[in-house]
Amino acid sequence: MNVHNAEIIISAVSPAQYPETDLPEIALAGRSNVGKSSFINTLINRKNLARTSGKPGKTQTLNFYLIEDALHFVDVPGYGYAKVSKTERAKWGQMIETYITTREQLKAVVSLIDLRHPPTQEDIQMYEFLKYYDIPVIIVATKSDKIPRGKWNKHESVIKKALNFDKKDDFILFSSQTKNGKEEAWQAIEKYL
Ligand SMILES: Nc1nc2c(ncn2[C@@H]2O[C@H](COP(=O)(O)OP(=O)(O)OP(=O)(O)O)[C@@H](O)[C@H]2O)c(=O)[nH]1
Ligand SMILES: [Mg+2]
Repeated sequence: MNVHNAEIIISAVSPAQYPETDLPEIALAGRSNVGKSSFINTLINRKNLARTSGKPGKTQTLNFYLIEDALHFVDVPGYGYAKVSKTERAKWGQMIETYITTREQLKAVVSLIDLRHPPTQEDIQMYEFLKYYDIPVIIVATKSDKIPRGKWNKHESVIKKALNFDKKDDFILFSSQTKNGKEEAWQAIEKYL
């Protein structure tokens, strides 16, 4: 998809605030700082529509972005940010679970994992959670620019093995820096629209 129009619709914390439309939705999940907001910006050719920063925990709400009047991207707050209280973590869990298990428009989740490191326990839990609810998953391994090309395969294998990766899902090597994987990511997403 070649995107010319994208805008933020709402930052929601509860279902009452989700936009009332039938448009298909693609949600972004992943550890804080893994590159979820950067992924959105890369796919829609914008520098900073989805707010990014070096400070983890920047995205705190479910942010709905309308893309070309064709779909919503839903930027989800990252998990695994150490400086978050137990209460806040529980609130986060509730918000994500409610959204993922009740939102009928949700067509697939892009689950982002840092290509440089083995998946964390939370990355694995997120994947298992999505498989349990039978939600199609697109694994996007981010920051490929930080790993020499010759080592991509090895890192991909480590991630797939740890996740017990389901071959039905897509696996895409990605970099918002070099735009590596941008076309593949759109192709994977468009299958669900
Ligand atoms: N080198 C490199 N840096 C990246 C890439 N993607 C994101 N970053 C950097 O990683 C940091 C975090 O990126 P964000 O897109 O804000 O991450 P996020 O997952 O939205 O983080 P939260 O909103 O805190 O959950 C920023 O400094 C980005 O510039 C990438 O593909 N390559
Ligand atoms: Mg973010």
